[in-house]
Amino acid sequence: MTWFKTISSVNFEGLHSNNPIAFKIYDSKERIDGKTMAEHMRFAVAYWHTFTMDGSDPFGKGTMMRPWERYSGMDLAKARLEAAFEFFTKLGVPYFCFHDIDIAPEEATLRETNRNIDVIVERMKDYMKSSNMKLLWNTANMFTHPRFVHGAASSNSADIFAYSAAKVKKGLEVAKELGAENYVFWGGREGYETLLNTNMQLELDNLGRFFHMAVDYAKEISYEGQFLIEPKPKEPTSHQYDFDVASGYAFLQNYGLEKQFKFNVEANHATLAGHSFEHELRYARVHGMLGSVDANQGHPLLGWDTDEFPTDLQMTTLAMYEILQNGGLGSGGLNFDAKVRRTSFEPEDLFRAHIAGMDSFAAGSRLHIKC
Ligand SMILES: [Mn+2]
Repeated sequence: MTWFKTISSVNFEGLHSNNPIAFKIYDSKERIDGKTMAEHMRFAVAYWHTFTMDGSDPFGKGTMMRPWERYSGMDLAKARLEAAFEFFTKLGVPYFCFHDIDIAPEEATLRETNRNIDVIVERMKDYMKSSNMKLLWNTANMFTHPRFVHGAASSNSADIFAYSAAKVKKGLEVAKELGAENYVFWGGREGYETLLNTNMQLELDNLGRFFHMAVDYAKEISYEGQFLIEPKPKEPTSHQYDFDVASGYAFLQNYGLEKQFKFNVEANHATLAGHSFEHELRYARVHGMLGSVDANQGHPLLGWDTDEFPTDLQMTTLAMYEILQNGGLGSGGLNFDAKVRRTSFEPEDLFRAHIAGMDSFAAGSRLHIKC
């Protein structure tokens, strides 16, 4: 089935084009400093914001018009997968990213959920082969289900710690199966609301143990992707343990994990921490810890994680400066952890938003290199 009927493919047309479904600056084949723009940027589409989420917010229901949502269960997962690969191919990005439950519905038991994941992963492999798409990273969602109310690796329940470990075990197997270039840990609910009911020492030790188990299991199954931690200072908990790159780096050193991990730096998480995006990129870079980027931006007047598509050219210029000074992102890339606004509910808006983000980073790299 064709899900985006009005769009054939997105091409580079240059600054004078009036076509909203065309790149004005991003020319995947243009060579800069010996590398093509595609090789510099390594763009990725986020499965969750683009194909799974419905635009609901604390004040109202979802607004997104997503034709695949007329299905449910595994039929929905399969339709989404088909729509996703049509989108990736038409947009012309090389990578995508997902959480486990973005791609397949969660069931009552982990065994059943994993069975769903296996069915989708098998199909995904075929789509990846025929489209040449690659998986930048996958991760485990350990924050949506109520079982994670007290966190996952830092939960006060041994059962939940074990359940979470089993989810990551499966995630690493999927990463190996699909050739994921990185595996990401975002703390989700790894943090606390009040010290009055929190054993911080135990929770940090458990987090450290959890990461060591993941490293050991990756070795056991010969998965060689790069491990990444994505810092975020607050939201959903008041205090998240992976506050920013500096505190995350101290944590990794304290638990002897600094050789096994790098950071996935998100722009909006940087600003939530009271830093600029470029500060976080620089801090990671000078410590040899810059692994990948979640390319988005916050709203300057709002204090939460709005995950907007990046269109601030000053920010993208300073970010690309850090990335180019780093000699690129290695196995990382620029993943659009960004969502269209509730008012941009038509499927075509997904293209417009990604084009704006890709052109903005292309402008950032070009300004830096030409100056
Ligand atoms: Mn965010």
